[in-house]
Formats: sequence, C-alpha cells, structure tokens
Amino acid sequence: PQRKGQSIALIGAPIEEGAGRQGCSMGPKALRVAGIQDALTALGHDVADNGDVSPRAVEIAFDGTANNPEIVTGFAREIAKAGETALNDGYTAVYLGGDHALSFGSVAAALRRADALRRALHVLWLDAHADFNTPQTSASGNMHGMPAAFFCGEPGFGEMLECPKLPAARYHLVGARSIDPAEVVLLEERGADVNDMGEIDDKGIGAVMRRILGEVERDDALLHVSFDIDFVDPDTAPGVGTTVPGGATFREAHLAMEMIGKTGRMISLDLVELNPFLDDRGKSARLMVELAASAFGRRIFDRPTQAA
Ligand code: HAR
Ligand code: MN
Ligand code: MN
Ligand code: MN
Repeated sequence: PQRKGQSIALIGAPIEEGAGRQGCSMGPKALRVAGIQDALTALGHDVADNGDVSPRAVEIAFDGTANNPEIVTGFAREIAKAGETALNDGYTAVYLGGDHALSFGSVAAALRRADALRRALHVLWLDAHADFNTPQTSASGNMHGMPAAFFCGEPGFGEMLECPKLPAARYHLVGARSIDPAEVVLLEERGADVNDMGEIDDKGIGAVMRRILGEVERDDALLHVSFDIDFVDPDTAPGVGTTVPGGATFREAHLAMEMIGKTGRMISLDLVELNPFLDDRGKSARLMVELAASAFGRRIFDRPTQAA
C-alpha cells in the first residue's frame, strides 16, 4: 500500500553531457521552481533538498563510441554515492535530472541497497527509448542512450562504476516507440521486458502496469522508477530534446504513477531528460512535478482500484 509520511531526499544531478544537445543541466532548477519540494511536502512527506551533486571529470575511456565519458562517469559515481547514502539513511531518493545518463548512478545506488537488504530489485523504465546501447552498438555515442545496458551487465563500460547487475527480465520498459536495431536484438537476447506503445494501445496502460507491478509483488521486490519525460507525448510535454510522436497521454502517465505509488515499493525515482530551454513556459516541468506527486500519493479522489 501507499506509504504515508515518507522521508524523501531530493538529489539534483545537473548532467547534460550524456545528451546530444545542451539544456538538461537546467532541469534540477526548473523542477525546484516548479515546486517539487512543496508538492511532496503537501502530501505529508518530509522532504529534504540535498542540493546538486558537483562531480569532477575522471580519467576513463571506453572501447567504441561514447561521448564525454569522463564527466558522465564523474557524475555517475557522485550520484551513486549520494543516492546510496540517502537510501541507507532511510530516505526515498528522488533524482532531479539531468539527462538520462544520471541513471548509471541512481540505479547503481538502488542495486547496492537492494543487495544489502537481500531483496530483489525491479526497474521500471518509462521512456520512448530503451537506452540499451553500449559503446559498441551506439550510433550516436550519447551516453543517455546506454544506462540500461550498463546495469543489466553488458560489457564495454570498463571501470565506470561498481554495482550488482540487474537481471534483464527485471528491466521493464514501458512506452517505447524508438528503439535502435542493435538494441532490439540485445533486448530480445537478454529477455528484457519491453512494452511498446502498441502494447499500451492494445491492452491499456492499466493492464500493462498491473502485470509488471504484479511481478514486483510476486518477488516481494523493491522498485526503482526511471521517468524520462519523453515517455509522455511531446504535445503534452514539449520540454525535451529527443521528441518522438505518439507518446503516453496526460491521463495514462498519471494512472501509471498512481499505480506505482499504491505499491509502496518505490525506493527511488529519476525525473530525467527535462530540457527547460525547449519547454513551453514551464509546462513540462510542472507536469513532472505533478506526476511525481501522483507516485507519492496525490489522488483526485481515493477510488479503490482492482488488485493486481
Ligand atoms: N537510441 C538513440 C541513441 O542511442 C537515442 C537515445 C535517446 N535517449 C534519450 N533518452 N533521449 O531516452 O542515441
Ligand atoms: Mn531515456
Ligand atoms: Mn527517452
Ligand atoms: Mn517478465
């Protein structure tokens, strides 16, 4: 059930070097201006703002194509450290992105925490993209397109970060509509749980989410949620660098987040890929705050929903 009165830690991660264009570094500020702290506090939670991580670039290179590996790795290590500390102190971590490369660090923290508790972790990836490239497969070299391959144990990331690996079957991608050919092959071979928009159109977001959250329940697992704003249709959320038409509606996104909240199993949440430079008067930032609130218990009306 929904956990009331949680301690929540906001961790800003102004990384933009994982993306192909600049602007995501302004995301943490935009989410704060849009009222993330007040929105979660209003739901009865205790919300600490831990500020932004400030990494140094480290010396590292990968075989293949990977842009800005030094600063992306610097961020990943700092984020993992800040996240692990927050989780160990009993906080639910909310990462304010930042491009999706922040999840190298946030998922590492969640995996370490689950490992320490001897619990299984599932990762729910709400995204138009699979982010399952490696430096060997990536055509762009943009590292925001790679974190899922990393934490599922694909080789090619060298000494980037130490963390337990996620079995691919516990990587649940929802909302996909742009997956590269090499990613399709890899996702299939590894047995990742891919739910594209066609699946959502066919079965409905409620059924798709119910099935996934049912697996989390079955495993008595913890849940990390990675919310890429391009999961939502660009007409509704224009503040993003990689727009793909045909995304989730306002209502589908809300229902997904409400269902996540009701499980009471989410230990960490990424809010990523917001590009305030491209936004329409704060529209996308405000939507992200609203959706985060839904995952933390905001309801229009507390109607009972069907059990998993
Ligand atoms: N698959 C493409 C690549 O690897 C695009 C990845 C874009 N990723 C994000 N985050 N915007 O989901 O370059
Ligand atoms: Mn993404
Ligand atoms: Mn995306
Ligand atoms: Mn499955």
